Amino acid sequence: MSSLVNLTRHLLHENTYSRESLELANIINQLVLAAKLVSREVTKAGLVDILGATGEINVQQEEVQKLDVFANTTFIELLKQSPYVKAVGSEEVSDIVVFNQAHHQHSEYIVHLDPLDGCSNIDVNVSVGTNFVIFRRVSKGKKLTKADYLQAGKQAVCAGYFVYGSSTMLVYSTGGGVHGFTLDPSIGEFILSHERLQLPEASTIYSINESYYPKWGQKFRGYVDNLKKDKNTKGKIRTARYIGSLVADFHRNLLKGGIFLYPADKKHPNGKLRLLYEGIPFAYLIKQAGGYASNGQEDVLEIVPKKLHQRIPLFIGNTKDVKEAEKYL
Ligand code: AHM
Ligand code: MG
Repeated sequence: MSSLVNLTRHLLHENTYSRESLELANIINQLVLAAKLVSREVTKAGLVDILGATGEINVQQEEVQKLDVFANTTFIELLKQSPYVKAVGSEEVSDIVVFNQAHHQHSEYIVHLDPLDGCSNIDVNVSVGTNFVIFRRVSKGKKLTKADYLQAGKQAVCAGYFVYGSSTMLVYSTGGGVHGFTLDPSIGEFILSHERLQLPEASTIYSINESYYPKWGQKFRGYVDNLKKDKNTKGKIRTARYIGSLVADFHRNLLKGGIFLYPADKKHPNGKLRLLYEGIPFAYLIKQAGGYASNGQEDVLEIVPKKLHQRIPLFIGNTKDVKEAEKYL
């Protein structure tokens, strides 16, 4: 039993039972409860009438899936219960959602999340997930300011994701390494299964949607052509792996080593992925795992967001690979 470490015990112990860790533990426990509910719905997908489009268009001009709506409502409602969360930024909501109930008078944290990342994979039984990052507010006044919810990733106090795959996992960091927990469905608890994850030195995988090849610039095409010929540090030719769920692609590359690339192209002149809840959470985690994330010019963690749903090009994985990619951008 002593080797059985659950999430709360781990988080508090990692952070020497500081006040902040107690507050974060409360927030993360709310996220965990929401994730368990979403996980339950995801595994029931196909059995119940929760799949398929609702017919609505979200703020990103994409079709909203029912499971997205469920995930969004569940995460926001459960975060609202926490006395520590002041506001939530969600991919599914155009504006920041500020909590003004009596129990939020002294709330100091802002959570940004993508409630259901990889939603194009919902209907085909492929892994999806929830990405999140937590900031502490910087202003002291009664009213939340833009400076509170548009902070650079380097200011984050915690980041992580849930992946609803062959098992449900939580991977998180509060700045002391990256740790993975697997949901044991028999007891309903996330149990520590991957402590202090570090990227493998040899990068074996490259992940990119190559159907956009004709839309890339000449230089970047040359870079991807080279990737196919290039050998990694162990003398092996790389292999391509692309799921189309960032969270699942990231999770695989974190365990196996590799680079994920989503550049700007003619269809997505600013890139497709969103800085606050797709770029920053993974950039924070990859740094903790010994890797690097770039928008092509600079460290993703250094970028101060100008707006909630800002998009960026994203290059993330083993440091050497990402630095090499930067030279072509
Ligand atoms: P989503 O949040 O609407 O699911 O969009 C983000 C997803 C990422 O999970 C994934 O990496 C990317 O979009 C895939 O895009 P594409 O289909 O253009 O390759
Ligand atoms: Mg997403």
